[in-house]
Amino acid sequence: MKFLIASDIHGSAFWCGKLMEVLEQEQPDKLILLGDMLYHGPRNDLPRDYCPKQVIPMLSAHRDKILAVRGNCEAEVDQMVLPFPCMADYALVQAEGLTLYLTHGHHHSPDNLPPLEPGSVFLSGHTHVKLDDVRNGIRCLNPGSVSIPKDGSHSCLLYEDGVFRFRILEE
Ligand SMILES: [Mn+2]
Repeated sequence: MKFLIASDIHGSAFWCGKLMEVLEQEQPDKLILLGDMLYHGPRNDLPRDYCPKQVIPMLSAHRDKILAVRGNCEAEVDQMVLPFPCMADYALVQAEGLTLYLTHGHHHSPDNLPPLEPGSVFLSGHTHVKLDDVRNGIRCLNPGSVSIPKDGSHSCLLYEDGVFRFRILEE
């Protein structure tokens, strides 16, 4: 299985376009979105080419491949304009015997893990900072932010056959 994992697009048409280029190149089985897809949110500056109305069709084109969870910037109106479910607090994925727990990260987080068996993988966004760390036997990964990174590089994460690697999005 191959997954493209991304978070915190925050309505940036420019950076969502860069993510779509990676999707095109990598042809994953699933596009996993960890929340904060359309709205920039009151705590963030506007990202480059902020235009949720352009991001909607870019994501919608891949509705059959998308597995999304709700970020703290998602509201009911976001679900009204997106043709795939985006309001779940978390999702579980099993791949190659690995359990992946997907959530945005504003409730459960690497510092406040849900009950998971050792060897599971906890995937979250929210901080806009890439993370690959093991906590209490749980591998914690954060793809960073597609559009508003707080660690200097726009990024996403690729999973293929048990292996994760970060992918930096270039201007
Ligand atoms: Mn965010």
